[in-house]
Amino acid sequence: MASQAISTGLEKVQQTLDGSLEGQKLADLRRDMKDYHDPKNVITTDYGVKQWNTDVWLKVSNDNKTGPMLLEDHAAREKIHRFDHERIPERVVHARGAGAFGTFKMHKSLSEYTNAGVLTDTSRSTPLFTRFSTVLGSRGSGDTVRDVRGFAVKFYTEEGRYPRKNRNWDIVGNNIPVFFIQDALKFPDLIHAGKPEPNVEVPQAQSAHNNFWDFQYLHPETTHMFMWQQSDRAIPRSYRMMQGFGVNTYTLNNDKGERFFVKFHFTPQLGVHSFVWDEALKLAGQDPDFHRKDLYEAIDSGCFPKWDFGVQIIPEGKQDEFEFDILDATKIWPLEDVPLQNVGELELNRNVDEYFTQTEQIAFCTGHVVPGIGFSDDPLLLGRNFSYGDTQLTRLGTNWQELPINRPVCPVMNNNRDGQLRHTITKGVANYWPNRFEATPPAKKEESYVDWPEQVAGMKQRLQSKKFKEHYNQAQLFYNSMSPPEKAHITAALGFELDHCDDPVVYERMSQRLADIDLSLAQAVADQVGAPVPQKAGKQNHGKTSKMLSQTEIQPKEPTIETRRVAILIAEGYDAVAYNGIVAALKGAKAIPYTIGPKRNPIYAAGESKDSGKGVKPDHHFEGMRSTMFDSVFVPGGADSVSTLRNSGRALHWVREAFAHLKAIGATGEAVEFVRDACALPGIEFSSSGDVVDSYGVVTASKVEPESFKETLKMAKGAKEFV
Ligand code: HDE
Repeated sequence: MASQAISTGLEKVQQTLDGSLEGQKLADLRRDMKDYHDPKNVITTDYGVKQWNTDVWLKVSNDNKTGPMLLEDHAAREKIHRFDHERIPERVVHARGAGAFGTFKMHKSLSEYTNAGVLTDTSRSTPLFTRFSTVLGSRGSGDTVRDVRGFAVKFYTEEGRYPRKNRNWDIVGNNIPVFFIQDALKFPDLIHAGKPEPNVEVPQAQSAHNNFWDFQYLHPETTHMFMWQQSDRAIPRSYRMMQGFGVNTYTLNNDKGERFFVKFHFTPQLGVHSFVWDEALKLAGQDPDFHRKDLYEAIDSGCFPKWDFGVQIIPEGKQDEFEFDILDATKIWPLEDVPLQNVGELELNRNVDEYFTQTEQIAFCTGHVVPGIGFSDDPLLLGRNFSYGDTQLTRLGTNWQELPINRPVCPVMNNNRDGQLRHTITKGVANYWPNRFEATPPAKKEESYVDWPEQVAGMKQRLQSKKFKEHYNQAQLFYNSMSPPEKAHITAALGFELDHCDDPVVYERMSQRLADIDLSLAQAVADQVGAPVPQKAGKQNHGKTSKMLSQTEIQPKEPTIETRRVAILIAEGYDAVAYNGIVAALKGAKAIPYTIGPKRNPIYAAGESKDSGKGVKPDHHFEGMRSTMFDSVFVPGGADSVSTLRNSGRALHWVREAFAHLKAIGATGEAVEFVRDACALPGIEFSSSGDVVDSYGVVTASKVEPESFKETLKMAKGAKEFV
């Protein structure tokens, strides 16, 4: 049944989209799609011969004797052989990821800057696939580790010229706007230093080790980026709640023959939110798939994540007017200098049908651009343009662009032929150009991608412009722009990471490097990690700040608890009015309530008879899940229920841990005292009357009134400011 629903769902989507751009790519994917659950199916070999027994190998045997297996059983050998070769190499970086399909719309044309249809035609809905990832960990590593997150988008775009059909444009970005290094040639060293150390292959998916920090110290250019990577940005609450940045400097060109430098931004409409470090650490063990599930579940429940799409633009000719080089990927373009224009929207609205053939086989490439979009001389970008196409050969083989998730819908015709696993059958005598038939000539120039004509002259040298040599101004700008809790988190993060470095050379030098950013930061970290405490700033902090670097500034227009997970703790004898009230209120606000009890068998409310056959079957029991998996905890009253919770160490831990992680907690009736005792911190006021009190993110109401639930719904704002 479920599978029928899936395939009908897809058909419906396709019918509504037929003829549209989205419909075209969907139809294209369906060409290679099969439904395993189709009742007409039976099991066959790979060459289609029906099989009645795929469990027992053909052998010389009878009821009393199991004899030798026969090599002649081709179907058996095929089954094992296919299994033996299932794995392909994982991505050399960004191996662990999750993805979804979606759409892209422009609400304001960028025709002033570009003639790319995808950025100018406001009537279009461009289909796309987005893959989020961690960078350092292997495919099976945890989602919530401290790391940069990949944010890669493949637009199956119609480029607006001839022929008006899909072609692909990829923005292969991250959730942090800058990068560690300035020149692509340093990338292998950077990644080798970050990946597990080569002698013993530890640690997995961690930057907290000697080699990573040794590299950071030896390359002052990493200073700005490692400050971001030590900030809350590197432990996002959800892929749906992080920004995306193209990072590199691309170009746009218009019909008037003008060119502009551009940076691409995606800003989540849910705002930017992060875990606290203790939550992230615990979740890596408790639910290593937390982010993957979170994305899947949100889309499945119809809460489609959305991002504003924006650009920062610098006209050609003005590129030298900045104190930094605009081609240096270790620098942001501060919004005060180059404003962000939000002009479009990206929405994710369909989960993948199969992980391997879609999320794993998708292959992004920064070189995939369409007319109207081009490259600057950004030395990181130009190296990337080589690396992405190249790496796909190891992972996917020569014909990776032919895979369903990767191929564009427009006609593809050229003399690139053969190679392993070629699918396309190209008829005709000639496979070269020019040929005596004059078949398949190059396209007309005006209908093609035209490289930007540019005069280039100079010395061949291994060199970057002088401005690339300044490394600390923007690291200071970033640190100065943090709110006090964010600064505290960075200090703690650096303390954690350098504590995991056991080579004094590494943590002593790094403590010194921090004095190039901020002396008090360096002193706090050095003291904690056992390094000589710097007495003098390496570089005086300029004290300047900039907009939108603190994630506290990137919040939704209205606070919302949509898709937030709220745990409701109950035991036998809970207050049904409070319980039902909060469940209804949460659902109404599109949050997701989960009932957690001492067991998963039904639990009965106060006054409810066990014979009633009613009762609530909790979604989980106290041991099965932990507070870390929820955004918020609510405890309804009910004398017996609360007494059980009081006597359960695990239930107390649920509330205490949620409080320690600065989560919003709600309680009514008898549960108010319970929550007060569980949190047991001096100076916190709780309501002993019927009033609703919100203190340190704990919302309590002794009496159950509609007001209590309204207040609880404001909980999303949380209490992280109080760290
Ligand atoms: Fe990548 N990067 N990268 N990278 N990168 C890869 O390509 C590389 C860089 C990013 O979900 C690889 O297909 C070089 C910056 C993402 O499939 C590889 C340099 C940014 C993904 C590669 C960089 C990124 C990758 C490995 C330095 C942010 C995952 C597998 C010049 C703007 C894409 C693959 C996915 C993946 C090379 C730096 C983002 C090896 C040489 C800067 C999101 O080709």
